[in-house]
Amino acid sequence: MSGNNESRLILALDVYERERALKIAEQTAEYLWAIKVNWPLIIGSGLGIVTELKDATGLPIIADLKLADIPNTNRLIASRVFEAGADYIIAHGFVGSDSVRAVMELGKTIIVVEMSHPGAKEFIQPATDKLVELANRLEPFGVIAPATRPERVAYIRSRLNSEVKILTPGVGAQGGKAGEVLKAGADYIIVGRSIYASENPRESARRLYEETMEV
Ligand code: O7M
Repeated sequence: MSGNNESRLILALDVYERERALKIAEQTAEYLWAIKVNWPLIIGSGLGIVTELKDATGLPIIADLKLADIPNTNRLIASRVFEAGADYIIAHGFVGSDSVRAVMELGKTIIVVEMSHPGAKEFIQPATDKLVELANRLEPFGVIAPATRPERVAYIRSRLNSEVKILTPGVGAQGGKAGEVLKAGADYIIVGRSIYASENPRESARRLYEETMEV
């Protein structure tokens, strides 16, 4: 089953088990733009799951490692993950431009400029303006911003270069609403539990997809 280029829906596939991951990916692929793989799945199933998901769905794979290390270590990690077939890697910007550049030199990169949980207000939100400036200077594929705070997405959109995409986690389980955050300026929504932990992941993905198409 191949994916959907028009879709603005990214599945956060935060399960441990390889078989469950592959099954959910195949059931939902038709409605997705990409699949995001985070530490739970890599720890549970190994890095090879990246290639397996690509082969099974034909979708782009986003490796959400939230890299936050010195340039050399970021480079060591990112090179293996891109080699495994990841199309995008997510990196933290707060460690500085040299660390982010080390990832960008190897492949398409997404920078975290604000997060969706309540604790994001403590340290990350006060640094958002600077992180957006960093993104404007480096021009990565995209940035991560919180679907739980559509007004912040609108603010970030107003300051960010128009070619840089905004990807927003926090729809569903964390309280964000797809329609609101897309209207605020998000290009993509990232959804995990509302799809993979639902009784019928395919139907949940279809409903979210329809919602994004209405905006
Ligand atoms: O829909 P959920 O809440 O089950 O999952 C959301 C996913 O997005 C999950 O993989 C989180 O790790 C991720 N995420 C956030 O929830 N908030 C953030 O601020 C950032 C991310 C993320 O994807 O960062 C790149």
